[in-house]
Amino acid sequence: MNTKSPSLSIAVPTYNERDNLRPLVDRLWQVFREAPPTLIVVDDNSPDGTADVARELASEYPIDLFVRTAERGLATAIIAGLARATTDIVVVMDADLSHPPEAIPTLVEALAKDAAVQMSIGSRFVPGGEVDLDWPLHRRMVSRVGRWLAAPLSPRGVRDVVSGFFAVRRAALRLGDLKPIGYKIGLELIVRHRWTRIVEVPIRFSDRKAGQTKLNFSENLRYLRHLLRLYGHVLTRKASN
Ligand SMILES: Nc1nc2c(ncn2[C@@H]2O[C@H](COP(=O)(O)OP(=O)(O)O)[C@@H](O)[C@H]2O)c(=O)[nH]1
Ligand SMILES: [Mg+2]
Repeated sequence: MNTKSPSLSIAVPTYNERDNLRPLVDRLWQVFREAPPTLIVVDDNSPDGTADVARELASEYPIDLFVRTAERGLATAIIAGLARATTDIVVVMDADLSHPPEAIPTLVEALAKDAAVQMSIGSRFVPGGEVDLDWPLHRRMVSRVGRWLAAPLSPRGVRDVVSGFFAVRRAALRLGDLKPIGYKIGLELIVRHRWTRIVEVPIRFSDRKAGQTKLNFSENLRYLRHLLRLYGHVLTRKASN
């Protein structure tokens, strides 16, 4: 491994993101002009033809398309993307441009410059971070409660533990130890790997421009189940220490 410039790929889960893939690829070209990192697109057989768009784009950008037909779900899609990666560092981000591709070099740099750092997070809630959303009050409340419930599971000082935008070292992943459900795969990675050295990079989180959110009521319930599992895991781990 070249410690100066680690190799990089980007895992992106997609479900009905047909209109977002091209803008994402265009922005990645702007950021990585010479050596664009492979975009690992894990699509759950989206009915809107996202996979066809990814196939078209693959003639102009390095794309590794993985279409799952037997399974659906964000967390397992991300795990599948991480498992497919062959690079030193893998960035995970949403396809809907809520996560700015321009922040990827800073996320990668945070890992590359300090071997002790286990994960870098694109964070909405550190100084300089912003949320540019026109969410209705109830969605803002759900999001706030969701973060509050996860706070005791967060390493000290980490503000955006539920962010879906982060970078990890592939060699540090123990994917077999994960029991992913729901949306918050970053939290799953942190808790199961016992990661504590985490750097947050401020990002501006913007609302999606095209398509619709897949977050719904049953996804929120799944998040509660996920939290219960993680609390159970941490408590049994403490008891057996
Ligand atoms: N492969 C896959 N991707 C998903 C699934 N659900 C959501 N996604 C993707 O995960 C990312 C975040 O989803 P989104 O609906 O924007 O959630 P929100 O940002 O919390 O509103 C987007 O890139 C979605 O296309 C799923 O079941 N399978
Ligand atoms: Mg989104």
